[in-house]
Amino acid sequence: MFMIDLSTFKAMTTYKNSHKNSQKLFEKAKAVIPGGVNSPVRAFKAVGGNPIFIQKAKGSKIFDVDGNSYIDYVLSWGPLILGHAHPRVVKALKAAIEKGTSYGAPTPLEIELANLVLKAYPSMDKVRMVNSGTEATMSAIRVARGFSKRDAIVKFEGCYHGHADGLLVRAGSGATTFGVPDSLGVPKSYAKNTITLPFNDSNALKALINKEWKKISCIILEPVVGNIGCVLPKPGFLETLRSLTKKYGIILIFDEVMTGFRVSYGGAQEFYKIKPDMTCLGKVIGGGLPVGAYGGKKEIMSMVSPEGPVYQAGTLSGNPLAMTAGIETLKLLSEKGVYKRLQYLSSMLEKGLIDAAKRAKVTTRFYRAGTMFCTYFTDRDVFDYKTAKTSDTAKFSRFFSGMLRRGINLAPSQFEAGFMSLAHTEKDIEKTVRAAYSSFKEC
Ligand code: HOZ
Repeated sequence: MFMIDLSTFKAMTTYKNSHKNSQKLFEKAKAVIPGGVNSPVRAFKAVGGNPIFIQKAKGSKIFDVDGNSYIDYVLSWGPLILGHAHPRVVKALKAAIEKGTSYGAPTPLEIELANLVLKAYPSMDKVRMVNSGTEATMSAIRVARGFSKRDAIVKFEGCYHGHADGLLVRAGSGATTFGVPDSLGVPKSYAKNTITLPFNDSNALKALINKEWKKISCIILEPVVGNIGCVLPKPGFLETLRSLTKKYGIILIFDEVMTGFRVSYGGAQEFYKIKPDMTCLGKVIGGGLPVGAYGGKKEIMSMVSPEGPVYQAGTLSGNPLAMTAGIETLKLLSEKGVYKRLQYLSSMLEKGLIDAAKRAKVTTRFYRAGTMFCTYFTDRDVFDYKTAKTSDTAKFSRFFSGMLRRGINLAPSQFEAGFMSLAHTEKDIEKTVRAAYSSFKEC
């Protein structure tokens, strides 16, 4: 049985006393917002305790309303690859805001960001900007269905593609965290067109496609699954997927909302050298403002209204502020040495965390793809939903709490990825590893 020692108990009491404002705000929030939060995982339900309410953020750090600071590995769930409030992004945004916040009409900025994205993702000939990852995947699937004239879609267990109805089937992220991978409120008639398969299982994939290919419009996946931690594709899995989808005329959609510009500048498709037919992006290309995008081959994207018959629209799509933050972020990311530095920092963290767990005698499995990472508390190799679920979430919760008390902010769920930024320093990582050793000891 797990027992806390006196010093941990004292530390927990001190933590409580130094988070009184957050606690008060959470009570107020619960009275007016469902669960007190605007997105479920933020409520800390999976790890216990109350969420910290944030006052401000700068570089690698966030600061809560009680004046505590944390080294941040959540980074707004991924977009802030340059760190919080990067001076160049802030400067560009200040200039942009003077010119108005939204026009609902085309701007030169949209063309500039589209060109930056297309240059980085040569699998796409055209791209449409939307406001979130959810919108991107939902729209891409509509286009894929319109193009193929087939209704069924295939997704993989634990992959999370936002919260559109047909995609909340065996979904990861908060849906897995709270044990509702199939959400109430999704009519059976929507979900019946969604077929799920285990990630990394090439045999199950072959069997399904051989039998059902005539029905299947598209297969969508996170090429690295960031919504059940960080699950890497096994060698050959993405290649099999590409060759089978090509053979049977099924559209292959890479959801690179998380992996885009994170696994490498050209995303997982560049890293694993696989060209999907369509790609969904988000997070990084908005530089911290709400943006999503979907794109693909010319013949597929010409289906999109007003060029074609598939309807999709949005008042805030291509919003000038979001475009500005995205452009500045991508320009900075394409400067020399940026990914080398990100790789160096991420691998330093990886080595440190693996070593800290070993020294603390805690069995873990650590996975990383570029700047995304996850530690699982299991002795099993993690390669799909089932194996991710073998992680001891009670141990994760104790680790999470220990880290937070020591000033390190991790995602409050085992089933989310951690993220590195350019603003993190060697000192930050050394502090993180020291905190990890002590927190592992408390698991
Ligand atoms: N489920 C989202 C990340 N995988 C988190 C959204 C949020 O709370 O901001």
